[in-house]
Amino acid sequence: MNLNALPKIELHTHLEGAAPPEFIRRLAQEKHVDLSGVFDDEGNYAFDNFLHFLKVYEAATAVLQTPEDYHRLTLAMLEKSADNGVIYTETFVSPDFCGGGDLGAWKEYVHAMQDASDMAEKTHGIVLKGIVTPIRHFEVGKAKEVARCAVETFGDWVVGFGIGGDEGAGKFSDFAYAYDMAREAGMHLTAHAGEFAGAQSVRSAIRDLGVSRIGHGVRAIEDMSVVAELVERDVVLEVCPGSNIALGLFSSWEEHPIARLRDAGVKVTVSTDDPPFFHTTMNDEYNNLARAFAWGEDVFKEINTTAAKAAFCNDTTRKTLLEKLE
Ligand code: MCF
Ligand code: ZN
Repeated sequence: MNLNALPKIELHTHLEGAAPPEFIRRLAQEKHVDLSGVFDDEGNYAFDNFLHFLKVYEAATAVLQTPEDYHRLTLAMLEKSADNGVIYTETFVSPDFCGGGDLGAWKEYVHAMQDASDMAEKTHGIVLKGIVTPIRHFEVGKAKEVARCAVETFGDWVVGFGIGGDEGAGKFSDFAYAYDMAREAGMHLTAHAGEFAGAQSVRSAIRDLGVSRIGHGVRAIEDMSVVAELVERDVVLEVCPGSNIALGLFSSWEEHPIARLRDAGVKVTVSTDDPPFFHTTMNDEYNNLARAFAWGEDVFKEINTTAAKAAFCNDTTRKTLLEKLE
């Protein structure tokens, strides 16, 4: 069984989180930015826990300062994803990082990321769409500005809205207004939940934000009534097992709840989150899952079909994806 050759659909990546350490170091050198504390002796990203990861992520990615930097990063990310058989991917990006919340600047970043996506589609046949991301641990007021940026750029490339960051900060109900803005504009909705916060955070994302997908969501397994709610409401999980293991949520692939969630009828998909941070790739994710749960090609085909159906792209793209998976 050669899972590497399988066409794959990945719904959960972060653009900055796809930057290899060498990419960040080169930019830091060019811009004379001091990155002490970001890397270990071997030159890998170094962090001990979830909150430390968020700090290192933000310190490292502070060297990305222009639309041109994001253009280069988008091309690098898509080349690597295409090498892993990925034919379609969605990525979290934030006006808080791209242009500091300024709408005019944000539009330039979107233009750069869209241009790089078009180039990669021509050269590598891979499609990328963007999910605009309010940051949970930034001021709640900023989320409305982010929603305004999202709505203003919603279209062919920007397709969704989805909060990320520290699950310990701010209640979801505080972000309901920003989500309403995005929903009323017709955007697709997701939210990081059920990763560092427990099962109730998954329930809150469904009820308070009205999302159709959840980033992670794996801790729903701690409350079977939340699992039942996921099934009943047809909510799709963007599961990132390698990320969860690297951040210490589960101690091994065998202990990861993805298979139990799937067995309970939850729609699961598989993604990498931030590959160089977590030392993973889509091929690694698939091979580890196949080994841990004796999953065959049929299971991965089912997962990719679920992902194509839950993708935030338009129906023409979806139809093409479903044909490619056949
Ligand atoms: O999914 C992982 C872990 N859980 C929560 N947030 C993030 C993950 N990777 C990146 N993030 C955050 C990151 O800290 O998302 C934001 C940053 O605040 C970037 S998305 C534009
Ligand atoms: Zn994530």
